[in-house]
Amino acid sequence: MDEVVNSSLKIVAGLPMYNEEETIGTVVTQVRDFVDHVICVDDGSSDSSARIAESCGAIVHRHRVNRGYGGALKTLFAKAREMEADCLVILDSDGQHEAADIPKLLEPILTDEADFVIGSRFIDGGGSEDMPAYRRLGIKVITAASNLSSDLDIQDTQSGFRAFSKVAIERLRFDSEGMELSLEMLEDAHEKDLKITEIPTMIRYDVPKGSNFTALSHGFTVLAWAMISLSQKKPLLVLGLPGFGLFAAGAAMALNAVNGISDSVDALVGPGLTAIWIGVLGLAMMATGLVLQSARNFIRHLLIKEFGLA
Ligand SMILES: Nc1nc2c(ncn2[C@@H]2O[C@H](COP(=O)(O)OP(=O)(O)OP(=O)(O)O)[C@@H](O)[C@H]2O)c(=O)[nH]1
Ligand SMILES: [Mg+2]
Repeated sequence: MDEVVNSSLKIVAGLPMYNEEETIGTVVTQVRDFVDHVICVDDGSSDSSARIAESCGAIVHRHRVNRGYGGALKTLFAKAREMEADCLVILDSDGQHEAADIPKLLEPILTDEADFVIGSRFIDGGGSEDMPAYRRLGIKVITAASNLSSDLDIQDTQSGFRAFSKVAIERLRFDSEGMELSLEMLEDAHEKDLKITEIPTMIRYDVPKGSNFTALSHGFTVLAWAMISLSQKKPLLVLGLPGFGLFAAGAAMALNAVNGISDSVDALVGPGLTAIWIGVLGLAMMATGLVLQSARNFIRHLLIKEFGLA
């Protein structure tokens, strides 16, 4: 184990792994220099990933069927709790992250400055040279929606390079089985007042499997999760604001149609009906936003005042 990392603590690395036989051997070997134990969760791989990881010194836990990235991380956290790990660092098995960055990620945890550290490619000193433009755009959109929903200010919500303190390992709970777990975990940490920080890291895209079009479907799933979360947390913003915009547009169209009434009454029917439809849709959205916001406030009030839950 590398001297940079505090040797009196049990540091565990967790690798979610799905058909990564080309890279897993190198990743496990490199990561072992910086931690006490490496756990790989083989997520129903059909190749030799599990055998290679084991022969390189990792503890391998197998899922009989593929559960997805979130499922693999849930197992990793359960194993870290069982092992009574003091720190858990998660990184991908495809070689995109630099094992040598592990001490940098652990430092804020060891100095008690953070419970949850993200290896970020979008802050000063971090980067990802060969990252496809569509991936960069997708991550920016997901990150904007997620920050709006959670009131956090995280630059890289999609990095799979993350480190957790003992408190975080014990307190974090999540439910998602897919890539959307990346956001659920952030929201859970924020709600539990865990300290989150970002550390600059490089993320490589010139790895054997590279980025593929599954990334696109993963991206849409994560974005959908972020939008649903946003509409649950800020219904007035998601429904009320566009609703007000539609209502105002409907009112403007109605005024315009009424101004032209002297030309011909028949000419009023088409634009008039359109204006009414748009206005009513806007009103319905505003009302739904208001009702959801009130219900949310009421439930929060109940939880805090009656049951003492924050
Ligand atoms: N795609 C995928 N990855 C999984 C799954 N289970 C575990 N993993 C592992 O999770 C890590 C991240 O998956 P990637 O597909 O590389 O996701 P990504 O890095 O966000 O996307 P890319 O830019 O395409 O590499 C890898 O180490 C995978 O081996 C699964 O069901 N699907
Ligand atoms: Mg990857």
